[in-house]
Amino acid sequence: MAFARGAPVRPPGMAANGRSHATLWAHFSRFERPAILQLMPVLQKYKTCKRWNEPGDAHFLTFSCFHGYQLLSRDRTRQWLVEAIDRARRRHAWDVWAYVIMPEHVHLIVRPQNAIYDISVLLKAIKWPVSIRARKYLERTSREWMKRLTDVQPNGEFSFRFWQRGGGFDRNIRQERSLGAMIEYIHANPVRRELVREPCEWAWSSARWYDGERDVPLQMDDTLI
Ligand code: NI
Repeated sequence: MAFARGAPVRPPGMAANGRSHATLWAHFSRFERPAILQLMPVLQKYKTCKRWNEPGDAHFLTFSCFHGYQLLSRDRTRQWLVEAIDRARRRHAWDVWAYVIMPEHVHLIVRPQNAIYDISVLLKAIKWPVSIRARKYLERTSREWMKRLTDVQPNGEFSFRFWQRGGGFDRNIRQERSLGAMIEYIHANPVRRELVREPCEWAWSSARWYDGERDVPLQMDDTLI
């Protein structure tokens, strides 16, 4: 894909004009799909006048480091995060469709494989292991940072914090138009910050994967057909 030349990024299988069955398709299980295929012409008309609101929507997630510290500015912590994302999605049955790791925040597009899901479980499974590893590392290496990342809880207790308190920002993606735009938005993050000139120069996002590279830190799930 001609990402580096400034062409808009679109998920594999999305038509060049930006219209496709992608997110519509993603709503249905593999058991429902044969029947859905026959209904496609009808559904195509239907989806233009309906906002999708069922479980199974893709989610656009954003979460940040404690106090906006740039705790993700090193490959070491980025690698921890990528490993945590990979393990969490397998364990809790989520697909990952796009991501970017910025120095102090993360964007992800994920989609539950099951109709019943709890996004807070996924978030915990992503954030917790990173926090544990960071704490172990900093206990050995930096008393200063241990101090900075110590938070006074509402109950008065002290706790180590890698991530900003709370779940971050979660937005359902119900229209395929917004899905493509959000993937582009995610990949453009490091460019807007002037960390790189082109999205594909940033190793810690899915931009390279969408560009066809497979030797990347985190493989995207191929379910966005
Ligand atoms: Ni951002």
